[in-house]
Amino acid sequence: MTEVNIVNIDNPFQDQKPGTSGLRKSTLKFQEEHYLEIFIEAIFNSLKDLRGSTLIVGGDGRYGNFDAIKKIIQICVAHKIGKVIVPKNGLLSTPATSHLIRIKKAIGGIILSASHNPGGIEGDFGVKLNISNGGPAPESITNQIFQCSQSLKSYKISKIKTPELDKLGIFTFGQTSVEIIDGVKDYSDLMENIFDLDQISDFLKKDFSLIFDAMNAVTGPYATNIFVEKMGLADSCVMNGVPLDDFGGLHPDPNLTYASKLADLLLIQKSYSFGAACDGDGDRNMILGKGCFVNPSDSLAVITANTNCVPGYKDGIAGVARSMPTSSAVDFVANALNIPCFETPTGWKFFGNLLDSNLISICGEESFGTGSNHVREKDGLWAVLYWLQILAVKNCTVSELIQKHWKQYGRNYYSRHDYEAIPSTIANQIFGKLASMLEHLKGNSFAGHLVKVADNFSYLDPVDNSMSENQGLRLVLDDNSRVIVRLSGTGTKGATLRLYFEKFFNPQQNLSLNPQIALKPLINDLDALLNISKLTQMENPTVIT
Ligand code: VG1
Ligand code: CO
Repeated sequence: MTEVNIVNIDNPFQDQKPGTSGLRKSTLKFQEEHYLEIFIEAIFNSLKDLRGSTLIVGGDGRYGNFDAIKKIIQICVAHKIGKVIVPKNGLLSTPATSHLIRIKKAIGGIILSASHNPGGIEGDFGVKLNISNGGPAPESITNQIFQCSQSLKSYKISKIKTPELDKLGIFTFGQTSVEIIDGVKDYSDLMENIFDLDQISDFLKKDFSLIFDAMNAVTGPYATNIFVEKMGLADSCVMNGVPLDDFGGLHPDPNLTYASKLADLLLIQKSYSFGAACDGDGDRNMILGKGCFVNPSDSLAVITANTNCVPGYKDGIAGVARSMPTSSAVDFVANALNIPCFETPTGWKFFGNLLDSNLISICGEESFGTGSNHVREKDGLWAVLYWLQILAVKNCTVSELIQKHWKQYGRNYYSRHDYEAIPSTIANQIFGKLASMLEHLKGNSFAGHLVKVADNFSYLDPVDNSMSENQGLRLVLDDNSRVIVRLSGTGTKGATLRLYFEKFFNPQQNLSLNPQIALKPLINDLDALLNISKLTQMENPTVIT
């Protein structure tokens, strides 16, 4: 018999609701006594049929990953979970977790990651719950977990000596078996099924140099397996390929600001034909060509327009979806392909029902997230391989592909401005001001156009009819330009204000402007309306994409 301890807690969990994707807090917060345990207990109390089921537990290798996995195994044993599947060294990317949940028919998975937030003792930690379809838990479940966490008075734990995670093996504790598996293999096999890796490899070896930046986070072992071991490229094509618990001090967010070294190699030095990076937990991607940055919204459109190049999608796709702030570039492609295009709130969990019902096959977000029905998460390496496959089939450069795309469909100039970690009062003041002005703005002029729509976006899920409100303030102008304002749900310090700008140019117009120039009237008028630079005392946003 394994002994079950009931640990009583004095203070129930006093924390706010999990945000856009799970619970994300400072590493130090997660080190507080009982903090992680209570949240896990709340998760377990909210899952039906837990006893005897299979659960996947892994993380992105950040500080605290190992200890958290060990504690979760102890809680699993106390809850008589049938099987806990843990990757070797605790390393499992978010898309790989999603895939494992599906092939192992697990009840769900716990992903220990704060995704693209920095790690280490001074960084952040997080817990994401994915459910049996492999996707992030929907709001109905996260709300339940939150309520439960507020009233818990105790949690159950078995203080067994947990196995080391450095070797494969199966261990039994009471009614629970703990299986330590290779966290790379199943995912890498899946990629081999979707893509023609030989074709990509031949193309790259001819004269098309690749550099992949794993940002010292979880994708290193996956990229090395696929690019080096499977495709036979040189080791040096993977940079920052060894996962470190503080990501080597990097902020593992693949954008032009935080992946600046890679950006420099491609955009300034022009040393490679293709560059890509993924975030901490491997679900985001940034695509770069020689002298060319691919906006994630454009990437989604290009991926959708070229399904015929990729073996896994040769039979066509059912439909596509994008989050509301993502540019409408993909809408033009969907229209040409005569397939439906859905607009969802920010966060991957909103794609789950559409994918499960086969209403869509491909989806994406402006925040460097693209994916498909192969798993139920956005998938960084999948997107990288997808791009490489298109380029291999078309035998062209990134810049040629994107130029050709715009010539056919027109260009949706797009930019996101992030004001990170500003005081919450300021962020709320800016957001509140726009919210209170929506009615007044309608029918009035903004950036030289009439405001057609001014609202707070809400979404009615077409599958389960659930309603999600307050998903972002948006202005749509009479030329379909859009300005969107949101508060981030993933930051951990102060508040992060996100501004999104979009303006469409048809193929006859100038398609080679700098987006900041093309969008200037929208950017300036929003600042004039809301006084953002003055209130934040920031001349420029923290990150411009
Ligand atoms: C951000 C992005 C959103 C994404 C989320 C989780 O959320 O905008 O598109 O789904 O991060 O990404 P927010 O609320 O901060 O804008 V992942 O890579 O971090 O888990
Ligand atoms: Co992520």
